Amino acid sequence: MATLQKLKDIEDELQRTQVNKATMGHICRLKSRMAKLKRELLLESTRSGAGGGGGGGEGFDVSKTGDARVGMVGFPSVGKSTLFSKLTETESEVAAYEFTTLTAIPSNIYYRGAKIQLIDLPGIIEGAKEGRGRGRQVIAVARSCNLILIVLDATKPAIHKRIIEQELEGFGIRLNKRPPGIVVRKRDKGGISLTTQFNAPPTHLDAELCRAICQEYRCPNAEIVLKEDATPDDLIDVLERNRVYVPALYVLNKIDATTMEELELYDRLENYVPISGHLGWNLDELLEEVWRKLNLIRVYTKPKGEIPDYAAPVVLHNEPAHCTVAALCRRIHRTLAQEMKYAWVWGSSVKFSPQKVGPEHVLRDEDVVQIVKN
Ligand SMILES: Nc1nc2c(ncn2[C@@H]2O[C@H](COP(=O)(O)OP(=O)(O)OP(=O)(O)O)[C@@H](O)[C@H]2O)c(=O)[nH]1
Ligand SMILES: [Mg+2]
Repeated sequence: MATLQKLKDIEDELQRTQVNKATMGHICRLKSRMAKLKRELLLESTRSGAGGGGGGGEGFDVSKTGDARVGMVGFPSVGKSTLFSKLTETESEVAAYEFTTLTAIPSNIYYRGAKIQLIDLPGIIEGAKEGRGRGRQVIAVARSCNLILIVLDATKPAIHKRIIEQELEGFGIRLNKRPPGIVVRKRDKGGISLTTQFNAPPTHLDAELCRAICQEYRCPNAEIVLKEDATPDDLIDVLERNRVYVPALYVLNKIDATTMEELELYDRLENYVPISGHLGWNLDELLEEVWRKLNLIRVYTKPKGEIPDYAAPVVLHNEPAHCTVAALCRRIHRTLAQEMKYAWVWGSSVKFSPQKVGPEHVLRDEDVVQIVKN
């Protein structure tokens, strides 16, 4: 409780402090202290097993299967289990009362040849990250997901969206954000130096503010390089180090129970998918958006002289390090990457089809690959 009180005191002080050039150093120090207290709070709740019931420790025990993991997070009774039962072969209990789902329920969606694990989770409420309800465990699962579906009830106030976001953010999850373009190189002496790698003066950070923040992290000597116009919060995220960057979709459910006027309010928002889980409205678009956000590619392998097996793609994450020919080999067989001499590739990643490529070649969606061994 002492930590909670300290956190509250700092939050109050932040609210009272006017934001201007003279107070920025102070504000940055307060923000760094808040980030540290939040980290302590999480550690405390992990140790005491708070978060109620079942297991304590690190979230629910669900093993990762398939090509990607998608978790559903939202207030109680927004319709998560209804949607889950529609999208998978597994039934998750649905009821009109709150907190129907009490644990994490995994199942699979088969989409475009990929096996996507979908996890139904208990509802969370404000204060989840401090251990209310099963919130802390739910958020721990959310941290391990490749995509978070934030399920909202179109008939309930829009403030729920903000509360869920705050709970996830308080647990170190950054939604729809890339890691900040900041490099911090600690050194033995020389104080704090700041350099930029973009063509304009930084507008949010200067050497003085960086010094104030770094002091809070007992890092008096460091070379800080900004690759973008980053904020003090970004620098704190980098120094905290335990942040996860997860894409999210806002799934606006129960649109059958709301008016067109109310729906139009959401239309301009990014990453929104309006649906009715109960009536099965717009689930095709939802799956399409899930696929887009997961950013996966399908690669078909082709044994020599045969046609590729289009029904069983190898699914890879579309990031340069994870979708090379070498990464494909590692997915197929433990020793294949060493045994490979070269590969033939047909598809959009090559100029000519087929083209001979090496292990570092980066593949694209729907490429066909034939691996030639030594
Ligand atoms: N009108 C309407 N009602 C829905 C829809 N989806 C779910 N419901 C109703 O909302 C209530 C709650 O549904 P659940 O699927 O149990 O909600 P949940 O989010 O899993 O709830 P918890 O497990 O308690 O967190 C039930 O009475 C459902 O029938 C929908 O698309 N439209
Ligand atoms: Mg449920």
